[in-house]
Amino acid sequence: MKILLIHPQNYLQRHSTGIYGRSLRYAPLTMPTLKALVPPELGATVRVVDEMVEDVNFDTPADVVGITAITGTATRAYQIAARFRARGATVVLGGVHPTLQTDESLQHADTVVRGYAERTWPRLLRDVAADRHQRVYEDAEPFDPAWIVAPDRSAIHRRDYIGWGTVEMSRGCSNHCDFCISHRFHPAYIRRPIGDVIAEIRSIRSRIVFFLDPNLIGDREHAKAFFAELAPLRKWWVGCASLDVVDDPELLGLMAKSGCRGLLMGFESTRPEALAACGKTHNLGKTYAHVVDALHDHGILVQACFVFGFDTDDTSVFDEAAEHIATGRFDLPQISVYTPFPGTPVFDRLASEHRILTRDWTLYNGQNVVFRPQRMTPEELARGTDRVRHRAYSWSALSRRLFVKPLWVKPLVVASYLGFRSYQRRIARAGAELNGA
Ligand code: B12
Ligand code: SF4
Repeated sequence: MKILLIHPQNYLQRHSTGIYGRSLRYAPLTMPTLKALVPPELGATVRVVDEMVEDVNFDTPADVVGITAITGTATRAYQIAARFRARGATVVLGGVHPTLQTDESLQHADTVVRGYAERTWPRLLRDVAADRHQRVYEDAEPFDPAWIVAPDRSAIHRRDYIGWGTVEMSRGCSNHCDFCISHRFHPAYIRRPIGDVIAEIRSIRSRIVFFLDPNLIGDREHAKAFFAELAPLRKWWVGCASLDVVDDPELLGLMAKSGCRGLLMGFESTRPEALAACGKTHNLGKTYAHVVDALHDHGILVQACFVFGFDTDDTSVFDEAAEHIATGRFDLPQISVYTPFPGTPVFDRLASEHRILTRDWTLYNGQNVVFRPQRMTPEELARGTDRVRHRAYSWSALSRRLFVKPLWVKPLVVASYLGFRSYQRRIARAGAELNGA
């Protein structure tokens, strides 16, 4: 059996002209995981094509083509599916988007795998071999975290990713922010057995490890136990965590001792009413400057995500937030447009209010206005977000960030500033190309 696994691109992640250069990329583990799950007795050959860094060769011989899709890559996934189905391959779609939009995905594939595939993918492949595969596969049993296998990292294109040492410690999140798909897609907060994760990390030759977990501190006690085991490995690592990490000094201390050098964190808004309305209650009552200082005191850099377009946002939010972001000590601000992903209650609400402007999933990548905001026009939201992005990466914002402590951080701040400045220019260029296309 010849199996071809394809990770499709979104126009922003296209390898030649996308916005992410090597220095901003970290490797997904979807296809390396699926490769590791192929049952050995099938004697299959498995090829992985990562369209974020290489082209798909549509002449590749394949009996089964597995394609992953998040919302932003779903349209491209369907195009690829059509080409391989026309050549007689059995096409399987899986991932976040096919799980949350199964009926739509079934129109483009022979089979859709819903949710985690640790047991369904091997079963599906055995069924294909016996010519009895079904239209939909979904594991009915409660998920056992021990089913997660070590991905086959030979499938990662190391030269194309600065972050090729990626790993999962957990899946899902225990919070319920209304715009996030975590609590819709993941059955619960999944804690992997600590020994399994440590063994995987030991096998990664890179000094730096990138955690893909939506929220590493979804279970604080589990996280503490994990960080204590991780510390002796003397790795450096980056990952995502919610702001309430600063509420627990013991957790923060263990995190820093275990090698944490950077956290991506959802600050989302400077306005409490926006945070309350979207369910980001763990951010409420926090002074962002204190959060950043606490992390800097532990030698941890902060990539701070801000989102614009909440129903409570009016046009005055932009200058207010731009000032906050430019004068705050966030090392790497990330500015996005509120995006109602299909499958979330927010998408259903906005659809029922006739406020979804487009179902062109290609635009659902956090950089386009795809819905009608409550208190401004779509154009005002797009222009205002752009303005904040420019201010966040202005020279004066950089000069303020240079006062950051500790000293070893300064070269990193400058490098990341320059990287994100170019990323910002590429967003504009990619948008212009899309409009001209
Ligand atoms: C790596 C990553 C990226 C990469 C690559 C994304 C991509 N897939 O194209 C980059 C950096 C480019 C990226 C960017 C963004 N991302 Co991202 N990213 C991730 C991340 C951290 C890891 C993915 C991963 O490797 N997971 C580990 C693997 C093992 O899990 P998995 O992919 O779910 O696969 C399992 C099952 O789903 C299933 N499965 C999946 N695919 C398939 C296919 C087949 C054939 C089968 C059988 C099974 C199967 O089997 C696997 C084993 O069980 C996830 C969060 C996460 N932890 O999953 C977010 C995530 C995918 N990203 C997300 C978002 C929101 C974004 C951004 C919009 C963020 C932003 N504001 O800029 C952008 C836009 C991306 C775009 N293309 O439009 C959301 C997706 C939301 C959605 N509905 O689309 C996620 C889920 C995070 C979240 N909780 O919100 N991202
Ligand atoms: S804290 Fe982050 S990962 Fe968790 S639900 Fe909110 S946005 Fe999603």
